[in-house]
Amino acid sequence: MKVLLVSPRSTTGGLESLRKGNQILQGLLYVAASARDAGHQVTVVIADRENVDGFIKRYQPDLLGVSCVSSTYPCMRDLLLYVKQNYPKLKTIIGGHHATFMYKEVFADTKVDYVCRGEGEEIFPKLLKELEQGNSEPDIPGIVFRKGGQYFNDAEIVIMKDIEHLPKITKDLCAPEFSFKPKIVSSRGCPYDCSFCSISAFYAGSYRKRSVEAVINEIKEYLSWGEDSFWFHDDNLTLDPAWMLRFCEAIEAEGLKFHYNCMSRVDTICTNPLLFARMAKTGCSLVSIGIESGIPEVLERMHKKIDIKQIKQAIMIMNSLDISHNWYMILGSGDEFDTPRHIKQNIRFFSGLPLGYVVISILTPFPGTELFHKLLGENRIRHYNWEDYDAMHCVYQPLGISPEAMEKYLPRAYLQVYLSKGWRLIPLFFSSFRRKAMHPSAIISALTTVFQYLVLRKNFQQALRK
Ligand code: B12
Ligand code: SF4
Repeated sequence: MKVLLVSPRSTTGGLESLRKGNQILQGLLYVAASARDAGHQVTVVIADRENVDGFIKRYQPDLLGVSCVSSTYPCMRDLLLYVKQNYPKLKTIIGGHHATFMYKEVFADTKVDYVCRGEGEEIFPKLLKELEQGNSEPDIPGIVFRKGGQYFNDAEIVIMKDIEHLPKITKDLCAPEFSFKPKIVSSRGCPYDCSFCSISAFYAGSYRKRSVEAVINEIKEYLSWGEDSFWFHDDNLTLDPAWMLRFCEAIEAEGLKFHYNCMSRVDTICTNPLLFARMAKTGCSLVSIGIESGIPEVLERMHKKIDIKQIKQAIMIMNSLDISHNWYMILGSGDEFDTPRHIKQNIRFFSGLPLGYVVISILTPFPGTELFHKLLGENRIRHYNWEDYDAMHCVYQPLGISPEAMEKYLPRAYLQVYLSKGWRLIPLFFSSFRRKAMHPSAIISALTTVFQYLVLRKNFQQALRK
């Protein structure tokens, strides 16, 4: 079959690598590779409703598939509606976290034929096979379709037993005008259950890891493409410290030279400082870590399972290593700690810490999360304008402050936290350029946003998006 897969050409761009809307989503590349391995003709593009015609005419697909997160769902919803209107015979499918959790709404909104509820690598090729044989209502758990107001195959989110043999992603999966930097996935899932994160719900709290050999072989392949810097898309690369140590040993034993970025946790850093020193030696250039809040009660409500002492210790350890570090902060708690006093207390806490980079978000109830269900139950979700589910807008009704006032704290928090570093910002930038942890364009983008906000008096959220 001929398959066209679309990654959203999103209007939510902004801070380059942090909020990029013009990268091909990694999940879609895996789905494409699995369909190719099953003998189908697949092409991946970045598109929206404005330019999808050209790709449909060029590739004449039998099936069109799309992927998105909540903030890029409107872009894909408009595209799917357009396709149904103009190419009524072309079958369509959507996957990703948003569609998985909101499948009933997605069917109603988009007139899509199928929703993939869970991981696509095994079940998507099964659908293609059935369609090829003329069966458009196949019994494949996870490939949900709607008939006579009823949903089929939607009983659970389907995930694979093991991820050791993920299909091989190659550049020729994309249309010639698109490209991507290879990303590595050495594990999927996370056993923690932070209230604002949809990962534990999507993977049902499971955690699957590939072997060190499989990951090293994949990296060698990408090195042969001429790449020397990789981003691990694992939700927490260091969750299994013994695996991580074996990985570092393998890099050294094979004499491989490359840079890598990953995500970790405060508690893992505290209990494994030597591991992080070893990671620095083997090319780890940037670690991103969630602190989220400096208010102990909020950390507890979020089930973050870290405390203030650990946060301070982890920062000390990271500062002693030759690795850049990026910390996440959340404005808002979803409960009684949403008052100006607590928000200021949180900003003061982050300003007082010797942190590296800090990425600040407004608490957002993403579908599937505990937070989403709590706020929904309390009738405090303000709207479903999904493009605003970008962690820069306050889409819920806080208890002790207005949503507009909460949004105004975002630029204030950024300015206060970064200005508190003073002259130390300069060595921070230079060390991360040297380690290839940050591209200068990200800093230029950040400075442009600040200029637009402070001098041109633009709305901060708009300035960040553009
Ligand atoms: C890496 C990452 C990013 C990268 C993406 C880079 C890239 N090229 O992919 C960057 C930094 C750009 C990013 C940005 C954002 N991200 Co992000 N990100 C992730 C992360 C950690 C990994 C993504 C990944 O590769 N997963 C592995 C792949 C294999 O899984 P997958 O995408 O789910 O795909 C599988 C299935 O869903 C399914 N599938 C998916 N699409 C399709 C399509 C079809 C046709 C089929 C059949 C199947 C299918 O099959 C795939 C293979 O198994 C996830 C967490 C996670 N574990 O997924 C968060 C996550 C996706 N991000 C999230 C968010 C919120 C964001 C931002 C809004 C954050 C922000 N404040 O800016 C932005 C949005 C950017 C945008 N415009 O799209 C949320 C999404 C929640 C939601 N409902 O929206 C997640 C789930 C994290 C969380 N804490 O909950 N992100
Ligand atoms: S925020 Fe991080 S630690 Fe918490 S559940 Fe999500 S991936 Fe796991």
